[in-house]
Amino acid sequence: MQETRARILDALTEGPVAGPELAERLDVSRAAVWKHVEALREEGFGIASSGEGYALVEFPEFGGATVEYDMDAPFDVEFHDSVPSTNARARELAQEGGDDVVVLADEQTGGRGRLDREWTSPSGGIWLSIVVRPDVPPTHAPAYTLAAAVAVTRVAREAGADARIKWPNDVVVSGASDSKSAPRSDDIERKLAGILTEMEGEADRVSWVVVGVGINANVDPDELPSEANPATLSTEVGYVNRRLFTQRVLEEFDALREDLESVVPAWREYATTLGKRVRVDTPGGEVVGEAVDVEFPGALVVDTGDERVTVTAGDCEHLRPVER
Ligand code: BT5
Repeated sequence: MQETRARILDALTEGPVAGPELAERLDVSRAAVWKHVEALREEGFGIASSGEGYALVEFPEFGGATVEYDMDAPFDVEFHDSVPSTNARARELAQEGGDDVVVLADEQTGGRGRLDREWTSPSGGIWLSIVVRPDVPPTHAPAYTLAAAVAVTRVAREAGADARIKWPNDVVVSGASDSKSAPRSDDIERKLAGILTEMEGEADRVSWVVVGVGINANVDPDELPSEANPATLSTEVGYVNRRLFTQRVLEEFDALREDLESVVPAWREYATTLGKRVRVDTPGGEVVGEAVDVEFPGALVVDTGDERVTVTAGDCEHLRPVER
């Protein structure tokens, strides 16, 4: 966020400050103060003016400046009320050389999942894509998917949801929404968030990675595809403050990408897949067995009974345990 604007917000959160005093403190002209205050108001910051001066009375619930302000992570945030796909926009920025940039939207009209599947993204969600340019080989890119899954899971748990991770890229909650009337409800996993990582690189080095994260935050469940068993934060834990939620996800992601070795142990802690019987559809065919581990940078190890197979990509289905 523009530095003078951040300093104005810092000053105004402490209470009313008169324009001339603000100008003096920040060493800018009174006209400049007025211009910055107007710009902040346009971004949705509630700045009241009274005889005592300006005071910050309200943060915008969502937006670029409001997420950037007071966030402990170095990302610039480009916000859109509506955009076809934040990943598509992030790829453009990546190709132009963008680094540590986040594209954030309230609504996507052409959101995409893996394998070009549709990702339904109505207004009220948190749809974001992070552009990073890490100095790692392309084979490490899956670690960023896992890092994003860990980040979202941690923050969803902070908000009170019993979130877990289903390999490789789903953040899920267990149980039917009306668990009293639905027997075996613990078997049902509903998807709260999905992650789509895209990258470009050469043989030994990544050029950029775009980590796309879709979180069903304050979304009306009726607007989501019911056959996909979706979950939303607003129905799990109540309405969430998207500004704070997004900041926390970006902060956690930032800490994890700086310490990639910590990603897999954290992932294991939240995994719902480990210990389960799974069927994984991989590009090389179907693998069925018990999911026994995840290895850096994100491969699933499946014990088929005959051998241990390491799967690096695919769709994973959790199966009922075999009756003994
Ligand atoms: C994913 O794909 O889970 C990755 C989703 C990534 C979305 C983010 S939003 C920000 C960024 N911009 C984009 O355009 N994309 C990223 P996959 O594992 O292939 O799951 C896709 C499947 O999930 C679909 O085929 C549906 O069955 C289901 N689905 C679609 N929308 C959903 C939603 N909002 N909530 C839960 N499930 C959904």
